[in-house]
Amino acid sequence: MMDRAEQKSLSAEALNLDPYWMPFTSNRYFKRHPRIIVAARGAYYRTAEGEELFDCLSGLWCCPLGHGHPKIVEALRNQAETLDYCPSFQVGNPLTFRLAERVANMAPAGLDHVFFANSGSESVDTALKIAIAYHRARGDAGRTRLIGRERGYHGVGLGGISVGGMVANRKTFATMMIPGVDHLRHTWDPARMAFSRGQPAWGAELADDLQRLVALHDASTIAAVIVEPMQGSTGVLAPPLGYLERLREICTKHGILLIFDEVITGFGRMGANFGADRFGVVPDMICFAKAVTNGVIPMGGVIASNQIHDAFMIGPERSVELFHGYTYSGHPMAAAVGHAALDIMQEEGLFERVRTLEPVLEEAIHALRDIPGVSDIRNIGLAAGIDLDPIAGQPGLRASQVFDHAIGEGLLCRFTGDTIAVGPPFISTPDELRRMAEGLGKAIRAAFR
Ligand code: PXG
Repeated sequence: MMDRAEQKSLSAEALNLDPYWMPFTSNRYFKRHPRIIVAARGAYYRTAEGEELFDCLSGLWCCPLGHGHPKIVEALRNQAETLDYCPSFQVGNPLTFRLAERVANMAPAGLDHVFFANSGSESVDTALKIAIAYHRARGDAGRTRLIGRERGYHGVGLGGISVGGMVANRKTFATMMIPGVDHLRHTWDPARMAFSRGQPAWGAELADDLQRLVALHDASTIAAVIVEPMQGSTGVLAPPLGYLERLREICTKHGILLIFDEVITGFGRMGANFGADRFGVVPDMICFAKAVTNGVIPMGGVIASNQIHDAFMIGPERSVELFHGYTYSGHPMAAAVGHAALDIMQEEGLFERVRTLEPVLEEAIHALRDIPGVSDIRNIGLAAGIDLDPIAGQPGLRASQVFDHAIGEGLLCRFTGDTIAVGPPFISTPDELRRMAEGLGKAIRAAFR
C-alpha cells in the first residue's frame, strides 16, 4: 500500500481532471466534487483523503472476490511473464481452451461451447449475431426479429441498446437502432409486489407477452428473446415465480432461441453458478462477463448450446464458420485471471457463502422499509434494490444525495434513477452487510431531512 505523500500526489488537486470524459457520469458535477479512489483491498476502497469505503456493489457488480486477492495478483504476474498476448484467430493458447472447458462445465448441461469477448456489451452483441446467423445456417433466414424487455440492460453496443429497455440509453440513438425489435413488458408491479423478498409470487402471466408477439409477427420471423434472469441495472428485479419457465416453454414451442444475459447473475451472484441454475430454466445461450475475472482484466463471452454451435459446423473445413471476433477474444491475461477467479470461488466455497448471506442481507435491507421516502425494497441472491420517492421535477437527485451521504457513512453505493442498488462482495461478513444496511438507512434519512 502507498504512503501518505504518494497518496496526496494522486488527490484531485494534483490532477488535471478535464481531459478525461467520464462514462455514465455527470462530468461537470464530478469535476467540481471529485472523488478519487487510490487503492483497494478486500471489500474496501481507499480514497485520496484516506477514507475507507465499503464496496457495496462489488465494483460495478464485477469484483465479488474483493480487491487485491493474492492468487489473482500472482496469476497476473506469472502470465505477463509467460505469454502476455497471443492472437485467437487461427492460433490458440492452452489457458483459453481450458477456461472455455471450465466455463462450459459450470454451465447447464448441453451448453458446451464458449465464444469469448471482452465485456458484457460485446457478449450481448455476439449472442444476437449468433442467433441471427444460426437460423440462417439452418436455412431459416427469415428469422430475424429480436425481442428484449422494458427496463432491460444489455450494455451499450448498438445491438444491446436496441434490445435494451432503458429509455435514457435509447432515445438519443433512435436512428442507430437495429430494426425489427420488440419488447416484452417489464415485470415490476408495485401494487402486487412491493417489498418482495426473493421471487414475487405474481407475474408469470407477463411472459404471455411473448405469445402475443408470436401471434402478431408469426414465430417464423422471430430469432431470439433476450432477458436478464434477474434485472440488475434497473434496480434488482427478481423474476416472478413461473415467469422464466413460461418464456422457455413459449420459445421451445416456436423454435425461438432464449438468451439469458447473465453478465450480473453469472458466477455466483444468485448463489449458484448461473441464474439458470438458481431459477431452474435452461436457455439456449448465456452471456457472461464481470465476475468471471473478478473484474480485474476485462473478459466476457457467450456460452452456446451444442445445437447452436453444431449448426455452424458445416461447409468446407477451411471456411470460417462465424465472421465475428475481437482482437482480445480469449486474451491469455484474462484467461489466467479467469482461472484464478474460478479457483478462488471453488476453494473458498463462495457460492455457498452467498446462499448463507442472502437471508442476512434480506433481513438487514428490509429493516429499512419504514423509513419515510422508501417506496420499495427487493432482494434476491446477494443483491437488493431500494426505491426512493423522487424530488419533484428532478429525477435521480434524491438517490444522488443518498450516494453523497453514504460516503460519509463509509459506503460506496450505486444509484440509478432514484434507486439504490447493492450487490456486496461474496467475501462480506454478516456484520458488514448489517453495517452497510444501517449506513444506507442513515444516508436515506439524511437525504429526506
Ligand atoms: N448486460 C448486463 C445484464 C449488464 O448488467 C452489460 C450487459 C454490459 O456490460 P459491459 O461490460 O459492457 O458494461 C451489463 C453491465 C449498474 C451497472 O450500476 C451495471 C452494468 C454496468 C455498469 C453499472 O447496475 N452492467
